[in-house]
Amino acid sequence: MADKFERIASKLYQGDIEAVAEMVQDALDTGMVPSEILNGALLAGMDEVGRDFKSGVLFVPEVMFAARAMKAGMDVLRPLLAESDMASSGKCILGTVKGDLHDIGKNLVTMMLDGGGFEAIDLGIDLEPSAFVDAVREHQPDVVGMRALLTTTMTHMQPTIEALEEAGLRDSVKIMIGGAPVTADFAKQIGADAYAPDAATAVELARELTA
Ligand code: B12
Repeated sequence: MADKFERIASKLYQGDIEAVAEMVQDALDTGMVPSEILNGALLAGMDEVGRDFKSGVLFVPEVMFAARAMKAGMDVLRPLLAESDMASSGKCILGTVKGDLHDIGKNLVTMMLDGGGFEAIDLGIDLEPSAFVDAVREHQPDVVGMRALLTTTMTHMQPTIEALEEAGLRDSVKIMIGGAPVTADFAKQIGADAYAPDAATAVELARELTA
């Protein structure tokens, strides 16, 4: 079994979308348990991708392919995991703040969170504070992820947090922020709960925040 899981994890690492979907189906056909395939093969593979991305062994395109392979494996498992009522790690909503159209990093973080066992909902780009407020009401997430890539748009993060406070929703969520101009000090200054410099750290932080 361990051998089979390692082979799936390795195909995931290589970003081989078709092989991962086929091998996960094959593992199910031979009677393996969905949650064991998820933890032993897919999440294990994705953890390795996260580690190597952080240490500079892998780059954005490779991570995107691995995340897509993860998604292909998850698509096969998801209906069965839902049947067995396996809880997800938590729910995250993510969006790029008002005035900012950059979305590549956010997409990557969303995919990595999805791959890390979270239900990750991508709200899109150029979001008014009220869009975050509405999304928190609608989805009731555990974590709100905000991202800005411009020094001119990072200033919209604090008003977004204030809008959540005014709506009485601030204490129901953890807020993590990211994007090139943002720092841990800035996160503290605006009242966010955490800052992550990259997608792998974002997944680790989301796990800590929802533990
Ligand atoms: C691609 C790009 C664009 C594309 C965006 C396409 C798209 N669909 O996203 C286009 C061409 C549209 C664009 C437009 C502009 N851009 Co631009 N762009 C870039 C560029 C080259 C790459 C950004 C990127 O995708 N990086 C790759 C991703 C993976 O990295 P990342 O975003 O940092 O994400 C990682 C982390 O930050 C973290 N993370 C990301 N999101 C989140 C979220 C959470 C919650 C967490 C925890 C972590 C996290 O994890 C990610 C993965 O590890 C950068 C330069 C650079 N090298 O960064 C300039 C850059 C960001 N752009 C810049 C500028 C100035 C602009 C424009 C104003 C240009 C213009 N004059 O029109 C416009 C602004 C448009 C707007 N209103 O948003 C400047 C910003 C300068 C500044 N200090 O503000 C940069 C730095 C270029 C430069 N050196 O001048 N841009």
